[in-house]
Parts: sequence; structure tokens; C-alpha cells
Amino acid sequence: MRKVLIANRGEIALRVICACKEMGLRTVAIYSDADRHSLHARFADEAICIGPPRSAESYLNVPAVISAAEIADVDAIHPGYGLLSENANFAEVCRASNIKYIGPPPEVTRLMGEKEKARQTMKRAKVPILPGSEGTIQSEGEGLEWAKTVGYPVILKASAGGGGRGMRVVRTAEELPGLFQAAQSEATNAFGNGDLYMEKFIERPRHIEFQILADEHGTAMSLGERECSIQRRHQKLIEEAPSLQVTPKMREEIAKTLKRCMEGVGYQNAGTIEFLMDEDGKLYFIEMNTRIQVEHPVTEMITGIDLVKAQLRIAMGEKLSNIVHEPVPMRGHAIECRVNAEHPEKFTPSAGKITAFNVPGFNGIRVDTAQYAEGVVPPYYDSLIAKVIAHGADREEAMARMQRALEMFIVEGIHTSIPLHQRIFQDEEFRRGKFDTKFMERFFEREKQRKEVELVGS
Ligand code: MV4
Repeated sequence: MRKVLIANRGEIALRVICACKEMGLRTVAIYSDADRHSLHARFADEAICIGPPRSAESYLNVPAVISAAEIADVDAIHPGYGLLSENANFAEVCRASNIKYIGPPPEVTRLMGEKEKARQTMKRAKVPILPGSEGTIQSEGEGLEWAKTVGYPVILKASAGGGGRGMRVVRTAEELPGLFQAAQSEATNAFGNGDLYMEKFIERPRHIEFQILADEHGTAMSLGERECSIQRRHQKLIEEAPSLQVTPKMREEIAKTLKRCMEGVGYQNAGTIEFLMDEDGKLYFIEMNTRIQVEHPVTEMITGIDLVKAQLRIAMGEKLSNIVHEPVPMRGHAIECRVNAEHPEKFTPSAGKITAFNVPGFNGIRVDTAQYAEGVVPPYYDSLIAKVIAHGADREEAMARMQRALEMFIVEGIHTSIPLHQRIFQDEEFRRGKFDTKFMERFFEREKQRKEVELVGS
């Protein structure tokens, strides 16, 4: 492997370019007309324009991406996250074109993309799953039968789904038929596949995920977990590692099970296994992501392992035992804030020209970004413009460092989520570290109440 095409944009494209450069690999960027002046295009050894601004006509256009790869004569493609990163067909086209796809084999991506199949695969490997249906549910009647054995409340999920679409919480038998129909038609419209399955519904879960690496020689490994419960509308806002709720014993047990499971399914490269934690602290598998994730830096900060370089080395056929030396170190605590270009109240994307930009950088602070002063945030893509990652000896130190970094991060010309992050870091519940996926709803409620009290007082 000498030359890699990065099939992505923004901070992750730049992140992959950095890893390639460190390893002496040549890099090829692709960019849309809207990204002509972007840093990923500027810092790659070569850059090829692949089409108009809209993703469907550029970054998601498989023939255009493959043509660029062939013109530049690359050996491999790194998909980053989002875009084509979990598209098994794209990985198959790479294979057919004799280009190494830096990720798992398309068969495994396809298997994990069918959530119901992923669930049964995990069950067979003794990974704990929630009580629920075996296979997909074909009718309302079948749904009612499963719900009776599982016990209400239950949740209906789209097998082709993810990210919350095609999901319905069902609390009584009476409302099941209507919600079944609604979930089915939503899934058909969104994914062209109306298959549903059922799980016991957890009221206030925590979202905890485990980072996996697997080489091409049959060895897999877990690199510990990330706590990702601070999210709104299924968009994560803050992630941290390790999770305060996972004991060393649980971590070790899950690691053993996941290793066996990933080796069993022939997983390769980096992946993430998502779990829900119930109020008793028990973990249950829900989904697997077959890509590098936005929040991978918090794992890198505490383990000292460069996950993107690990992806490249795995794709070059290196053995995992050469890349990661066990036991995997877990040093201190890391927290990541996702800085989005968005309106502070409406949370709608805020595109435009950045007029001033100061990136904080000092002991224990890492900022992953592809933005700069005078740069433009186009309206066509994801609103993530930077990730601030704070590392400290413990959670307290990481929080203190994050607060300094947020205060010194200047972005003018567009709106960002930085002020929201600053308010979250002053919140008592957040600081205690005891929260679940409903945190943001409670947080906004507390803010509203406080505002009302202030109004009465004045
Ligand atoms: C659940 C659940 C409660 N019980 N499954 C939402 C997105 C999808 N990936 C899985 N999701 C959920 N599945 C059962 N059985 C609650 C959610 C959920 C959620 C999960 C993780 C992070 C944030 C969430 C916000 C709302 C609902």
C-alpha cells in the first residue's frame, strides 16, 4: 500500500490524511465544488474534484469516487464515517476494482446493517441482548404475541434502521396495531424495507459503546468503552471514556465475549458495538457500527493507540499483536465536545463564512477540525465543524481543561454549539456524571425553570 484515497470531507478527512502522512503513505483527497477551498483538499498530496455540492452528486456518487481512485491510481480507499462508510455495495465495488477498502468485508457490513440479524448473531455468541422477538415480525398479531411474552412496554424497531428512525414505543396492547403500521410504513419509506423487530423497552437507558479492532488473521480485541448518553434528537453532543458505570470486571467480561464474537463473524478493521445500560447497570447489545466513529478520539486519548493508523496497518495485513500490546493501557479520563455550526435555540444548521477563529491548544487539549478563519461552512453537509477533546488524570481535570478550552475557542461569523457546551459543563447533574439518554430533556427543563424564576424575581 503506497497511496490512499480519502472518500470523505471535513475533520475526519484531515484526520485520515494526518495518519497516512505519518506512515509515509501518499494521499488523494476528493472534493465537491463547495469544498474547493477546504483544508482536506489543500493538505492531501493530490485533490480531485468529483462533482457539484450536493452529496448525492459528489461524495455519495460511487462511480465518481471510483473514477477518481482509478485516475489517481490509489491502492486503497478510507471511507471515514457517514457518507459511504457503511455501504456494503461500495465496499464490493472497491473489491471488484482491485482497490483495498479500509474497513470490514462487505458481507459483515451487510450482516450488521440488518439490525435484527445482528441481534441474533450476538445472541448466538452469548453477548447479552434484551428480551424480544426472534427474527422479524410479519404481522400485528405476531407483534401482540411477542409483546405478551416480553411484557410491556416494548419498542418496535426497523431492521434496516438506526439513528432512531422507524422506532415506536408501545405501552399497551390496544395501541400496538396502530404503532405497528406507523413504524412499518416509516421504515418502508425511509429504507425501502419495512421489516420490524421487537425489544423490551428500557425507560432511561445509558448509551455505552465498545471500541473493537480486528486484524485480517482472525484476531479481535476490545479497547474499552465510551459513554455517549449526552445526545439530543439522536445526535451525540458529548462523549467520554471510560464510563463511570463500567467496572473493571464488567469491562473484562464484555471484552472477552466481544473478542470471541468478532472473531466468530470474521470481523476486520475498526468497529463499535453499542449497548444500552439499564437502571440496574446491566448492559445489552443493540447495534454494531462497522466504521471509525466521530468519538474515536476519547478512546485514543486514554489508550494512547492511534485508531486510524491501526486501521491502515490492519488493512496492510499487519497483525493486531504488533499494533496493540496487551493489556491495553487505560490512562485518566477523556471528554469530547462536538462543536456544531448551528443556531443556539432552534438547533438548525448555521452555514456561512467564519470571520474569526481561535483554536485552543495546551496541555491535555486536542482539537480536530478542518475549519479556519475566512473559511466557509457550506449548507450541504453535516454541521460538525470541530471536536474539542480534553484529557486529564481524572474526570475533574478533564472537565476543568474542557471549560478552559471552550472559553478560549473563538468562532465568529456563524453560530455554534460552544455556548450550549459551556452551560452543560456548569450543570450539577452532568458534573456528578450520573445521567442517562434523557439528560438533555431534563437540562433544558432546568434552564427553562431557572429563566422563569428570574423573570418573577425581576
Ligand atoms: C432503545 C431504547 C430503549 N429500549 N431500545 C435510539 C436509537 C437507536 N440506535 C436505539 N435507540 C434506543 N433504543 C430499547 N430496547 C432507547 C433508545 C434511545 C436512545 C438510545 C441511545 C441513545 C439515545 C437514545 C435516545 C432515545 C431513545
